[in-house]
Amino acid sequence: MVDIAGIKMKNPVMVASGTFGYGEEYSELIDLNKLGAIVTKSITLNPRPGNPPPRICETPAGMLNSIGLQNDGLKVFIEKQLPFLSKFDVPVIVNVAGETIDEYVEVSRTLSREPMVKGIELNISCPNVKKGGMAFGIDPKATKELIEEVRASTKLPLIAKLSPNVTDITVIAKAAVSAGADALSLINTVLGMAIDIKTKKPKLATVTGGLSGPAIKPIAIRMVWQVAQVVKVPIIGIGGIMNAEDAYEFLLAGASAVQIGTANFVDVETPIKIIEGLNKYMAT
Ligand code: RRO
Repeated sequence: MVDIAGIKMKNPVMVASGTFGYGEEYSELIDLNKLGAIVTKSITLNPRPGNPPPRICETPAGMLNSIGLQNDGLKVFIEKQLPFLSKFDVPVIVNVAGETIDEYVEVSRTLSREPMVKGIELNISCPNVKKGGMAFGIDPKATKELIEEVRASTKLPLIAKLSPNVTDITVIAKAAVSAGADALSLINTVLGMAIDIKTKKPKLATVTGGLSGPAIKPIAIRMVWQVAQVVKVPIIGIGGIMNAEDAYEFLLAGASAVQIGTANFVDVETPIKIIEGLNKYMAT
């Protein structure tokens, strides 16, 4: 049993926001009950269509995305997506995003009334939207202000998801914890860009996007290690984890749990394989 800020999990392996939808498609392919926790795709107060295509492209050791926070909004989440997830014996952590502090507060407060929601992951690190998102996570004052306001609106465990697109992630980590975050998850995607040399055009419609996958693992390991030196709250490590060895590396760097993201697109069984593979390392 793993306990992250009061969220009780069978193992330390979660699926990362935005790579697992709301579980429905994956439920036909893997046993969701085996997962440590499910983190949903980001929820905003109102539905969002997301960015225009193309909004995904492959890169040598990962992928770029610019989805732009596409989701059906809080109402559909509570009426359709959450009831589906309630059928499983796995903690649901809802990733919450917004354009304003008031939006984060309203979504978080409403989710607190749902017994199936076991925690909130505050997305202050989406690199692909013009308003809100990463803007909150690259400035310590904005991080603190947002988390303080959300903290006052909910008793649910709050996990702040940090952006790697900063000079010193420890400054943001400390601001998040001082404002009341119970845990930190890191890292979200690294801002990147790719150009098609045949068309001479950017490969993403929004030009820049978030880089994920094995390419970012050493950056993530470094940041988890740096943050672990300065905060006492649990850290959830994310970034290019493809197998149990990668996951164990994050635990050695100071993480208490991990999230699997891009690897879900390569092999849907990755989280299950990592859960089984980690047992060997945890026993030593
Ligand atoms: O939807 C996205 O474009 C997106 C989000 Br919200 C995020 O947090 N991280 C990311 O890489 N893409």
